[in-house]
Amino acid sequence: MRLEARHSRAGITATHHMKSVPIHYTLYRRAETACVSTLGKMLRLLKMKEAVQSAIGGFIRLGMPRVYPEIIRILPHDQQARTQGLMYRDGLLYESAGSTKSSTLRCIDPSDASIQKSITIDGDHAEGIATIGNRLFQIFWRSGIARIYQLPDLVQIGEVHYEGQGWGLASCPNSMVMSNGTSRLRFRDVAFRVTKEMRVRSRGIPLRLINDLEFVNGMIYANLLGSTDLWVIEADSGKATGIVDCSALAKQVAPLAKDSVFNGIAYNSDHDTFFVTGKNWKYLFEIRIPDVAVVRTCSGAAGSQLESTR
Ligand SMILES: [Ca+2]
Repeated sequence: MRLEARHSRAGITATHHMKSVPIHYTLYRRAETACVSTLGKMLRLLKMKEAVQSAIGGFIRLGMPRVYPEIIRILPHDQQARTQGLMYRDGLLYESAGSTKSSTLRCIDPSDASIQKSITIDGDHAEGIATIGNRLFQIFWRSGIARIYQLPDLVQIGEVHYEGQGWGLASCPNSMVMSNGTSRLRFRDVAFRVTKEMRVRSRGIPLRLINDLEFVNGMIYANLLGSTDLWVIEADSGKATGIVDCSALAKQVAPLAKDSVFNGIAYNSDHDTFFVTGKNWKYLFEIRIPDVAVVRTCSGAAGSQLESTR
């Protein structure tokens, strides 16, 4: 097929025998074909990426002991609250909620879910909270700041700075453990100096997107962004040892927006229970979590509480 270009008053045109096709139309069609081809390749790559991620997600859960929480109470939860951190201390529940525009720190009475005190922080995205002594620390997503409040009044008494992003935070004996959205957890002292660092793994593969945390008896309970699985992790090694399947809780608050994910975990040491919720969830659940370690040692004899995931 012969195609030749020639100049005319109207501009450059291409001719093919008797029929004349403007060259800019030809170029447009070529560009369009290239775009469709590139888009197709990108979609295929995306599908491959999703398939690989799904396969990895299945692999890291394979054979992992899975327990199901018992719901003790269902409390109302402010649907305006994008929960980023939750903790329990001296009979009161503390919630850090926020977005990039505005955030809050609330003190909640867990007997009736009434808000006892609320502090608004404009222009910064609050994340996890934890205490050391009578000081409550609230971290922020990307500003590298941790605000310090005095308990029980929640009066701000200072702030400290750290490197990188802040996601989840939990109290440990004499320190805090912090996540940053990767598989890495860092233990920090009262000045936010890193005292220990570890990578969380399941079957040797790093667990990514670790969000809110809770430390209980040498184990870390962790929300992973976008999942209703609560992971149980050895605090000294970073090894994942089990999963608490909270999908039944999410079903009770459905339908949910895509970003209204399961997040926020607080251990109630007075009753050996946990409070959990999610971003903009209408309920706050008090749950009892079966001992994953017991389930592991019981093997198949654990009955309905044990399920090897596929
Ligand atoms: Ca927590």
